[in-house]
Amino acid sequence: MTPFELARSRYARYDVDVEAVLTQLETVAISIHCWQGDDVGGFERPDATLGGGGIQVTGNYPGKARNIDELRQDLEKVLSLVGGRHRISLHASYGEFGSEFVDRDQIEESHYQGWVDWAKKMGVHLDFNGTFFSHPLADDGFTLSSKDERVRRFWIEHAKRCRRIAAWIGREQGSPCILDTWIPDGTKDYTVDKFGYRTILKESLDEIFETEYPASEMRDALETKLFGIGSEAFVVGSHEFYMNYAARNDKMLCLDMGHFHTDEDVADKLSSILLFDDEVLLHISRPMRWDSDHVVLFNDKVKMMGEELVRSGKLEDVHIGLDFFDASINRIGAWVTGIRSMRKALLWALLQPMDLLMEYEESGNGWAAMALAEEQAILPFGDVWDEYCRRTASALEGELIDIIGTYEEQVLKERT
Ligand code: RNT
Ligand code: ZN
Repeated sequence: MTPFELARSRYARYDVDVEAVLTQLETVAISIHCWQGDDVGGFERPDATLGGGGIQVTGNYPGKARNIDELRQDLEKVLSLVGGRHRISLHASYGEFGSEFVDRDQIEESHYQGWVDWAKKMGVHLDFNGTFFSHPLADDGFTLSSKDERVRRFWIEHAKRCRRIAAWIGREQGSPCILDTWIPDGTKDYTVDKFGYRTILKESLDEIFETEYPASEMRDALETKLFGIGSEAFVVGSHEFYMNYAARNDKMLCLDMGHFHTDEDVADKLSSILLFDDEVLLHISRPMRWDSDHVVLFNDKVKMMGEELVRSGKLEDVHIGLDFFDASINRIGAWVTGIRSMRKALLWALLQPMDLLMEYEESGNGWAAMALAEEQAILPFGDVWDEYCRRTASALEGELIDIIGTYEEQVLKERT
């Protein structure tokens, strides 16, 4: 017997059908964020860097993608190392604007044609994000909730165009494009008019959503946040704000794992939200002491997220997106580890003997459920994961350091 066959028979003792799990795992889509490859710089101008807006990227590891061709080359490498279905989540600032400068209120479908063509070639679908940061009109910390009408109108136009472009992408690819809207609006300290700013944000959103697009083309998600760097005291688009807005206006929430108190259990929120909402977008991230966007690892929090996704029976209604960016380590490696960690968490959860766990819990034997979970934790999970990697023709765990090291030598080091 091979290690995998042995593992399969061990899981079978708990009535877990490993073959069915592997088949299901392959069909779950993970939306890969484009912005890990260039430190959230985007390609509006040469040397664009992430600026302001409560998010930060630190580090200066060599090899950052300097243009869209390099970013696509890196993404192709990444896709070759991760098995299963994937989507690519684009930020508006990653359009192909040629030599002229195209401001955010001027973006058009044509600027993303190259991505749509590339995605077709790669067999992936695209998601989209408005870019409300790294811009002079976001420098004072307000966009859609700005009291400066000229600033507010600029960002409303950006948001409307993002929705139109997302719908177009959805039509082009024959799969709904999920549009995430996150704005950095907030203040560093003492704030008097919280009600006023939130009133303005609500009015802006009402106007942005006046145009309806079919759900088959695009769907809107609103990303909540507790605080950011420079917005420690007050974030206009808080969790409560968007929870209510989404519920009343039939929009989707985006839960970013870094946007809550660090000891809050984000996975626990899923069953409450999915009970009332048809779908939800996740930004899988790893906060370290704050919303630090560290690379996702196969840790307890991510496992718990996987478990809630599976146990709620709503895996198909959840859009799994990633959101991390580390410029201090090999960026391709960071991407690959983060993506694979999320996939592992899904496998981890799918391999659990749900019926038996439920039986113990419902019969009042909480300890037995706990003991069974402990037993599961030492089953040969790694042999099943390796088999998944083999079947999806992606790299085995033990091959990654060499493969990515070679890519670094041959490709990344040439970029100076
Ligand atoms: C910021 C949000 C947002 C961004 C991306 C780049 O706090 O998490 O999702 O990380 O749009
Ligand atoms: Zn996010």
